[in-house]
Amino acid sequence: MNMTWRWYGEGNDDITLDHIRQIPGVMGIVWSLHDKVAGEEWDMAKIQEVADQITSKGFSTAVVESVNVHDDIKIGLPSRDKYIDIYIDTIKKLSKVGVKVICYNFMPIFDWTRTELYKELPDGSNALFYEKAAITDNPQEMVDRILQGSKNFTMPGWEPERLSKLDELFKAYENVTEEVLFDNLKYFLERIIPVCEEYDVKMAIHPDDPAWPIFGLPRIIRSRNHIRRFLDLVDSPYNGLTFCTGSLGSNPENDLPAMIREFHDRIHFAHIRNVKVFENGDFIEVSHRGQDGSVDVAEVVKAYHENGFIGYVRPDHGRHLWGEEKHCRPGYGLYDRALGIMYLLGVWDSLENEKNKGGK
Ligand code: DNO
Repeated sequence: MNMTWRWYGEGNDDITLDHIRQIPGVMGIVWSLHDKVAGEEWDMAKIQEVADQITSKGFSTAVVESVNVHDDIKIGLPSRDKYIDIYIDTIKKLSKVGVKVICYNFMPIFDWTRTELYKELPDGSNALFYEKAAITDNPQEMVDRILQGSKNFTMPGWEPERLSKLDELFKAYENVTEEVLFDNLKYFLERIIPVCEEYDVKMAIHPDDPAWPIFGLPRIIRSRNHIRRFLDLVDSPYNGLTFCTGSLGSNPENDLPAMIREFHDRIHFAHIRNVKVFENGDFIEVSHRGQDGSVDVAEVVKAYHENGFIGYVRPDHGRHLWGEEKHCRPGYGLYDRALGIMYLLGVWDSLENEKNKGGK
């Protein structure tokens, strides 16, 4: 298990690399060029600049989250080839600064979706919340609510310029069914995976969050069967997963430890977090500790440990603690993610100790 931390970059995150150095066990920074919109070229000088900042503090640059996929690729428009060429160019450039894994998603229009960013929990902290009944037929309402709550930060997948053309976007996706989306993903993968093999960069698709279709848009990375189908689209180790327990865990039918046991050799990046799912299907993000939510996080870590997992891991969203919601990015505060790391490493270390004593 190679512990990492998602950092949004200088001037774009209230957490600094010096803060992160003080969290035990963090070896790498999960980074990106966050000012790039999907389909835009990434310049080498800027890539090198951020990579240098990261390595100068002793961290690895191995994981980029995300290089976003242009809508034309997901929709399957003729212009997709141009955007795939740009994507390939970015893969090649990133390989030059030691990138080994690229996390991306193939969700139409929206990335992660919530209805509230600061829902209060019984302990007085607050966290991202999804209320099924608040998802109306009007996606604009949800977009407005999320953008208003995001302070001055632009959030990946929630670029105001792109979402200002919501009607147009929905129209463009009109004929994109689950089948069509799978075909378009296959087309994309068939072009990029040979390059990834040559440049030794593994692709790790992020599951849909939440794990069901929203606003009539298809979502195809959300269950064991969907993931099996995805992995078969291009059967190469370079076509892999970001296994996010929070996203997949929003649907209690997903048996996460069993899925990890099945897919472990194609999981290149693990996002570990907990969600509490209510009976009506609403869910809220909670601490990483298993007892606090619906995801048995210790069992998740055990499933990775059993399989000798050597991939990258990061704690994922946490609650906003001790007033930090005034300045932190929604879901990406310092404290709960640092506590999460200690929980994950605590479970991992105790399993290692057992193993070294000759136990299982
Ligand atoms: C949410 C993240 C996602 C993820 C993208 C990958 O906080 O896990 O936004 O970065 O889906 O492209």
